[in-house]
Amino acid sequence: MKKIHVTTHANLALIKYWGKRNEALMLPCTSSFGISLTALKTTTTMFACHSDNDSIELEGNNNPSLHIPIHKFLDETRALFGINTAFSIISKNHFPTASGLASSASGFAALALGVNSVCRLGLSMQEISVLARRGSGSAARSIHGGFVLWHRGENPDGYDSFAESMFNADWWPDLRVIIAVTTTQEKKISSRVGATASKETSPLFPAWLERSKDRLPKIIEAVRDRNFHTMGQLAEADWADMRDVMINTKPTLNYWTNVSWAVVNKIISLREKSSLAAYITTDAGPHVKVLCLASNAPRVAQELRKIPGVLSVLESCVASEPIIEEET
Ligand code: 2P0
Repeated sequence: MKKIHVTTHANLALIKYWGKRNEALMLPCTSSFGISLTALKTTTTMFACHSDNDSIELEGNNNPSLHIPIHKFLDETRALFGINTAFSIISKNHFPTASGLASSASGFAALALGVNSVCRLGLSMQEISVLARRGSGSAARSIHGGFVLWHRGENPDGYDSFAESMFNADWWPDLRVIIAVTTTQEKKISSRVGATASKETSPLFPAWLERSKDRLPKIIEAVRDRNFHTMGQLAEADWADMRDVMINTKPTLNYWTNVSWAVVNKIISLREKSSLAAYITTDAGPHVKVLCLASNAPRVAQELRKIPGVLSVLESCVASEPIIEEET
C-alpha cells in the first residue's frame, strides 16, 4: 500500500478572500493574494485502504465536526475522478486549529496533493488548486509556497478559479510575519457562515470588492519591487476594509478580543511614535499577524510577548513549496 506524506503551510492573505459567488463550487467574489507561512505547518499522511469508510484522525483536535467537510471533500473527489477506494488519513496542524489560523487551507491543500499522488491522477498544479478549492477556498492558495495569487475566475464551472505562484519563497528572504496567538479555542462562527452573512447583509461589501480589485495589481508590483511600506500599507488597508465589512454584517461579526485590539494598538503606537516599520492583518479569528522585515522581527516579537493575554508569539518566514514524499 502506497503511503504519502505531505507537508503544507497555511497561506496568509494580504488581499483577502471573503465571500463566494458560488457556494457549492467555492468560487470567490474576489481574487486574493497571500503568502505561505513556515510557522503554520500541516503534516498529513494518507493511503488508499480496502474499507467501506474513510478513516480520519486529526492529531491534537479530533473534534468529529471537523471530519464532516473532509468526508464531503473525499466523496466529491471520488465522484469527480471515478475513484473507488476509501482513504486512511492522519493529519496534524502544528498550530491551533479552527481558530482563525487558516488550518483548513493547509489541511485541504494537503488532501488534494495527497489524493493526486496516492491515486496517481496526474493532475497539473492548476487542477490540484481547483480540487483543493472544493474543500476550502483558501486551500486553493495553500497548494503553493511563496507568494500566491488566487484568480477569482469568470467561468460558472470554476475551472479558471485557481491559484498560481507569483514569486517563490526566496524572492524576499527578509520578509517576516510575527503572529500573536491569542486563543487556543475554536471560533464560534465559521468563515463559511460569516462570509456568506457579510455578502448578504454588509452594506460595505460592494465597495470593498471594488477597492480590493484596485489593490491587487499594486500589491503584486510592491512585492516584485520588494517595497515593504507599499506592500504593508496595501495589506493593512485591505484588512481594515474586510474588518469593517465584518463589523457591519448583521448580526455583527466580532472575531476579535480585547487582546487582539491591544496588539493592534501597540503596533500602531510603535509605528507612530518610533517609526517602527510594521503592518497589521488579521483573519476570521482573534490572532494578529504583523508584517515586518527581519531587522525589526526581534523587537516586534518582544513587544508582543509583553502584552497580557498573548499566549505565544510565532515568528514566520515565507514557506517553500509543499513537500510530497512517498513511503515505499
Ligand atoms: C483568506 N479567510 O483569504 C480569508 C481572509 C479568512 C479571512 O480564507 O468557506 O476557511 O472554506 O472557503 O477558506 C477563511 O476562509 O473558507 C479565509 P471556506 P476559508 O485567507
